Amino acid sequence: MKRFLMHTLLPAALLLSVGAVQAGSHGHDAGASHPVKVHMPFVRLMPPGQPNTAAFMTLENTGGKDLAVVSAESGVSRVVELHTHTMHEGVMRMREIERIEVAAGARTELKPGGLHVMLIGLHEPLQEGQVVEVTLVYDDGSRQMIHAPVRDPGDMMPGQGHGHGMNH
Ligand SMILES: [Cu+2]
Repeated sequence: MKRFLMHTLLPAALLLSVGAVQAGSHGHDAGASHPVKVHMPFVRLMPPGQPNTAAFMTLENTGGKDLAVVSAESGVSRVVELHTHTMHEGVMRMREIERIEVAAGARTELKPGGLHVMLIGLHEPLQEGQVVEVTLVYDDGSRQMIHAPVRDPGDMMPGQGHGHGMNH
């Protein structure tokens, strides 16, 4: 009986360790337990031929330590940058920034006209409803994968930014 147990437990243990490595390398576990919760992520649908777009979301730091996003990665575009908008002589302009702060207990909104994750040089045109994977890299070295559906900004009504009633 003892011998039988040894043989059945060993493959199970191997299976578990392989599973853990795979989950870690894809960042799914890290995302689920990350102190920053991501609300309402989306990527803006652009007209055909537009090579660039942006990802938006609300970041909520539920932990006790200030964090900042210091870079982002995605397979859909050649370059991924952190951007903000600034007003210059009455004209709205985008510029790259080093970090997006998410203070402990606070929310940081990435939204049209403000902070965003810029996707530059799309490899293929994005389709509405397609889910784009974006990985956020924080200043503590943690990585968090976001699944952001592509949405037409025209579908977004004022006030839809709150709640989670996105069933259609
Ligand atoms: Cu931008």
